[in-house]
Amino acid sequence: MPQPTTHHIGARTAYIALGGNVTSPHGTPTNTLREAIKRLPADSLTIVAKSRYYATPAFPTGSGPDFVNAVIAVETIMPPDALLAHLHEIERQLGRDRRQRWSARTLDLDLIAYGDVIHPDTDTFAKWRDLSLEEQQQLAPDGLILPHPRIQDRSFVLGPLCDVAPDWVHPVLGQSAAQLFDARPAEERAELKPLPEGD
Ligand code: PH2
Ligand code: MG
Ligand code: MG
Repeated sequence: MPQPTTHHIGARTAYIALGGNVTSPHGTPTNTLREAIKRLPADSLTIVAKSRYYATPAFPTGSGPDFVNAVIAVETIMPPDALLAHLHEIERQLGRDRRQRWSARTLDLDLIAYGDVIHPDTDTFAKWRDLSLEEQQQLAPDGLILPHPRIQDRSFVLGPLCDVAPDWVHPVLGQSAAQLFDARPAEERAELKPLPEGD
């Protein structure tokens, strides 16, 4: 019997963190994030879940205006590198200037996880996970690392990730998004302010 054809044979669920803290030609950070989400779908990519939008203080403290952060889940057959290139193209379209690391930005789209893929390998992940804050601010990896090495440190990623996938298990750390979020200091978690719908 012929098998039904599915467009998404081999599709994976990937998680994308969105952030912005300065206005773009599309308006407020929330509007810019909304516009980015509109531009994401493609033949090979479907959005399956969206978190709320959150106002979050810039990290490190005092480094700039508050951010708006969100996370979306997508189902895609794009390999991670192609997905990352797609994200960079949307950042470019929406006015992101990538010349300075950790500067204020209209739009940051980070591929934080791709199913349970570890890339390029566990040792490389561990090396980047263990950098000091000073090193984090100076060094940028030249290739994609999966999961994103800072997920477990950032309530502004874990909070919205819990809206879309509280049970996603980190393939190296072996803890779910909900467990990782619960492990953050209460004061840090309390800094996340869900924005009212439509904001
Ligand atoms: N992104 C950064 C640096 N600091 N702080 C917040 N609150 N949200 C972010 O998305 C963010 C940040 C680098 O990408
Ligand atoms: Mg980022
Ligand atoms: Mg980025």
